[in-house]
Amino acid sequence: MQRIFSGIQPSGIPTLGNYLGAIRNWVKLQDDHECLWCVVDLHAITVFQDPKALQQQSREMAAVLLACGVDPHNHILFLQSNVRAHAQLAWIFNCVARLGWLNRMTQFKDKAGKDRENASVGLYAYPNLMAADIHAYHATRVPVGDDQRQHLELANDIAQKFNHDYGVDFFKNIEPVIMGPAARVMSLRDGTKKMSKSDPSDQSRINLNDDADTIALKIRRAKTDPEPLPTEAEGLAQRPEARNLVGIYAALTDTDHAGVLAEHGGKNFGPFKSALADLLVEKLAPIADETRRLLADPGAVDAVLRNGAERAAAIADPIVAEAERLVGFLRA
Ligand code: AQP
Repeated sequence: MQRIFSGIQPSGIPTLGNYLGAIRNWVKLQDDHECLWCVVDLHAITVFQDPKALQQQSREMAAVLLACGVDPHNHILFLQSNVRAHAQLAWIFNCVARLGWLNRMTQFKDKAGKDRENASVGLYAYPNLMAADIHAYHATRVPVGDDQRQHLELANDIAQKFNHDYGVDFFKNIEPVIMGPAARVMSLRDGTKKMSKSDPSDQSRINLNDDADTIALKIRRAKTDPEPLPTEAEGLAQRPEARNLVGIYAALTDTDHAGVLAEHGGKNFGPFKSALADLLVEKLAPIADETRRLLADPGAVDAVLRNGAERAAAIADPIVAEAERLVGFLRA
């Protein structure tokens, strides 16, 4: 069975983008893979997080994942900072990766924006830590949103250079698993920008704990254009907001753009938005309810995470110890 690793940052309440681009796929992959699901708090602090809020968000993220169907018994769910191997291997990879490689990462450019000089070194080195997350487990498949493709290519470059420099065949090649028509869910306020949990505007996203009224209001207010929906998928090409809403509908009903337009093409946005809001409420309300139920017993959520961290460390520690030996660290 192939081993899968994937992570999600506890940098806020998970969004519909995280759900459709990642979490929902994680649950499907559990059927035929050995999975490690990680709440990546080391990644989250690459941008300042209030310490109290971070603790709470980490637990909430774990609860949402459990509510979505992540299975912590047959697979492993844990917090990144609770397994030291991630940071240990990341340091080695900081010394393998080249500045030129990191300079090409578009996510850093997007996140650092114009104020690049003021971004943390951690934000810049983020892809090296992500490579360590995966290689510390010899995982070979990584389900991610479309936006993470470039980071996975870098993780492979790091593995190849490590293997080449130390004359070994130790770290494995990894492949992205990108699934479904809504691989990239866009902001409800700007169809050219990714939906993000840390976007300053709450109206830009659907949070997985939004109630029915909030979901309906956000969809009603979602930016669109004055034209009715096209009847053919090609008609979405220059219409990012329409394309985004159709993509969300398609993902929620397991169809594609053409399938949605066969039903809703030619209609105005009013009725389409109301059908989309109903669909979202139907799919997301049970997740919000179950999350609330789990968070009523925070100790139980923490126990799941502790158990996960022990089992994760049992896999990663020997792999990272071997990487340290290959590098030449003396175990004195
Ligand atoms: N809008 C999105 N559409 C599809 N997939 C998405 N993912 C995130 N946003 C979208 C996928 O969710 C997984 C976890 O992401 P993350 O939390 O580790 O980091 P992120 O990609 O930076 O997500 P956010 O929501 O934008 O977080 P912030 O605002 O903190 O930066 C990944 O697989 C990602 O592709």
